[in-house]
Amino acid sequence: PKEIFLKDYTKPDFYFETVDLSFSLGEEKTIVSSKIKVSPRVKGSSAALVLDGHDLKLLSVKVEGKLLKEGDYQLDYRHLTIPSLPAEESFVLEIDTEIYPHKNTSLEGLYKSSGNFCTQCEAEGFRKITFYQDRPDIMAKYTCRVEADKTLYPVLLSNGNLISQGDVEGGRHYALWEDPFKKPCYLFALVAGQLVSRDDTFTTRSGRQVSLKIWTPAEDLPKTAHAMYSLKAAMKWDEDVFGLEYDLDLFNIVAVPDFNMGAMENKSLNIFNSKLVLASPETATDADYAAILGVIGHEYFHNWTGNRVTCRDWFQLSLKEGLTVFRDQEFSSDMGSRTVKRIADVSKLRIYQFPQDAGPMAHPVRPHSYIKMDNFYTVTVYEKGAEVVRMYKTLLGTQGFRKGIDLYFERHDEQAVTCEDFFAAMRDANNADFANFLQWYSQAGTPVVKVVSSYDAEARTFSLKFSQEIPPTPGQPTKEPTFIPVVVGLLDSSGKDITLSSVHHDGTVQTISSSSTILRVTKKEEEFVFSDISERPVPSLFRGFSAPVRVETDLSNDDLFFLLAHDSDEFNRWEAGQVLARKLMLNLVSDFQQNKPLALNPKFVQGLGSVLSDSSLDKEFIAKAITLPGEGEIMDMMAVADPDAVHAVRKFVRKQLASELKAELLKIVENNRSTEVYVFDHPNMARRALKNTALAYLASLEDPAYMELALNEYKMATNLTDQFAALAALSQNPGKTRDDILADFYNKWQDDYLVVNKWFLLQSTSDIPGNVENVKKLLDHPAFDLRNPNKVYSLIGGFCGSPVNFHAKDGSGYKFLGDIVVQLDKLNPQVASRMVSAFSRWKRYDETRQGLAKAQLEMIMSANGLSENVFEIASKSLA
Ligand code: HT7
Ligand code: ZN
Repeated sequence: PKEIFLKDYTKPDFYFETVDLSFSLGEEKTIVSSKIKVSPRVKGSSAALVLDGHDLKLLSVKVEGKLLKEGDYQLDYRHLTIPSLPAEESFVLEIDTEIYPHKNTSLEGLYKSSGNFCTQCEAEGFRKITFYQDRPDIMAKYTCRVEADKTLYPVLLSNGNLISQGDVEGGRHYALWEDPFKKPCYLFALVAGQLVSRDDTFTTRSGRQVSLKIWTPAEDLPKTAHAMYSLKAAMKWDEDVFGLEYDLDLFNIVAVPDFNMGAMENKSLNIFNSKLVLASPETATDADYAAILGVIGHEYFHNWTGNRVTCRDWFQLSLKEGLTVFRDQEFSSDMGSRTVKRIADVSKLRIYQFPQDAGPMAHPVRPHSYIKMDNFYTVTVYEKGAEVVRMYKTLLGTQGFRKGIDLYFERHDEQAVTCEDFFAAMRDANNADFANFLQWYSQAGTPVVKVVSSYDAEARTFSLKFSQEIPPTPGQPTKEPTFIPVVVGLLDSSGKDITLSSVHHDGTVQTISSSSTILRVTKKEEEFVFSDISERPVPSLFRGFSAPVRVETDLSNDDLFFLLAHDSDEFNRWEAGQVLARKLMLNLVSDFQQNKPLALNPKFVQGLGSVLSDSSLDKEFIAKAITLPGEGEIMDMMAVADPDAVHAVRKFVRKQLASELKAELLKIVENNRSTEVYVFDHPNMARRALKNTALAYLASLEDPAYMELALNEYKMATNLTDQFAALAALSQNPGKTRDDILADFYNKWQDDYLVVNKWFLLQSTSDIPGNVENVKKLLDHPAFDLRNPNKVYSLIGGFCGSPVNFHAKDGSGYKFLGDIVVQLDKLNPQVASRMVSAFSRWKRYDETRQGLAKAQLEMIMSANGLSENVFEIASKSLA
């Protein structure tokens, strides 16, 4: 396989001005005709036109109406090359191809899902539809004619506006669509099938009426109300916060059950994984409702950040994804609780992105190279990319950031641009000095920032000394310092913020008069000294997680308990609890490994106990604050990860907390039951989150009284959030109750594939010993299907996310995954390569586990016909 490098980027030799596509959809084959107006970038150039194509049968090629003979072009593995072209002026190129959507299990290009036709072109799926310059800097205006059997496919959709439709002989019909905006081919979309729509309208702030349609099979239509609510909320929010108005008169969303990712922002025809559209109180949890809100927002926001302004090349992916994730995070914050959303986003970064940044697949927010672009739709590009965007906002403030965004659109509307262009817009709109900020785009690895504090009572000064170190990553043995914004506040002994007056740094004095300030750390080592500080303060550092770094401080446990109790920055209150929990759990892991008896620090119990009973706090915040760091986070801190010890310790701490706080936990369950109809709003979600977290703690005690309590909650539940939480609480403990309740749940929900996926996930992630055998059995369950990505993510992905069983010392978990990856790769390489990623950190474990995991990676590498997707992940993991 060939590696592609950012440094090799060159402009295309030919541009495409207009593209007229015509699809004749059929059961056995589909004929795709394209007519493209091509113009050379340099008039008179002798360059050949090289088109990408994959799994296509070429029927004919014409240039200016003249049919080319076989010798007039070359057709090789994945390219069609036309050497002699009328390069003085623009010319018309016509290509007919034949494709086989019903055989397409890769779910990229044109494929069938539940009998309907749909497309997925990002990143490089358009080349599976027709020969094309499949790269995002080719932006053209499209029309698309879709023709199909009228009974089987009554609905025919594509991008833009519907121009005409009508019947065609042989029981067929057609629709002609025209998109007035230039777009790259990855935003092309087509849907044909038996679908019905929920219809609504949105009036833009300039008074245009936009027709909104959400398409699903008829039986799912009642479950689209929340998606429609989310879409309208997103449209309004983007106008209010960014002044961005929707630019067409129609916005379609189609829900399909077979989809590799969450959703796709095709121009005016978003295609969604149905789990991110369909929801009802009985069949979706609060987490599903929140995810739908966020993803509907995300795809809608792409209309400006991604579609109107797109990426020059795929290395710039974070230009649109980091920015759009940032925008969807802000949207969800404004619709719910800002602190809770920030905690959730930071947790996601720590649990998934930090490990990626420390492993063999570590790459910068803007990668330098790839073999298969699909492998770079990563938490680094998305979530770390969003943190990079957030740092601009932290540095510039809300208004300055908005000025930067406005300038970005003023400069680049309908262009394909780079991360530097975004940076330049932010800088120029604000006359800002961003020092070495661009390093965030080019260096992989999570910076480690050490902070040492000292108080001088005589001088009344408080000093913070920072040092930063970015660990080596593949291909980047040494790193330069980067620009780290540190938002800081200082607490006095009563727990109040001190009003800061001035800070000395590098020979300059900055006057401040607020309770927190931003320190601009740009060097390897740097000191900041606050003056006029009358007592030793407790510093609250990196408020709101102001930079995506690992922080090591000299704060004592007492300081951390103090911050947990008093910090005015709620995020840092949560953070203090997490730091304490991580330290404490790590010490217990060491005790466990030395066979010492385990004992929980009573101050920790007390600290969490007071959070638990603080009625002034948001209930969801409390739920987050009493949730322990995940096993992965603790393993991440160890020289050699020990899944068994970490699992045992986390279980011990949970049980101990449950036992010490059971009276308070029980009160919480009793006082927070759902009494009325399901409402999706923050107070109700927060109440359910707290009640269900408390219930899970109590059920972990395995006390029959609490099992009875959970069983009762299960039976009485009036919505899936409560019912599923009770099921999860009960299924922590192996035995007959667990088996019966799981069977009961399946019987109840067997006809709803999205709920059944949750049932798979609950079982696959279970820590009950030897769970691999249960998961293997579930592979043969009639509801399981290896061709459906959601089912694979639930059953196989879920299993790999459960450390004790996946990393079972006998290698059974590794063998299970190895065999599946080889099988899956033949059907869907994108999904297979996501699964193989579970092996990527094999070197973090002990020798026995290393040997077993490596053997599986080698077995995968030797498989016949291995995809480039899996090859890239497996080979980089082994390197
Ligand atoms: N921009 C979309 C990316 C996407 C994708 C990428 C590779 C393979 C399949 C895919 N489906 C969707 C999703 C988004 O970030 O909005
Ligand atoms: Zn996106």
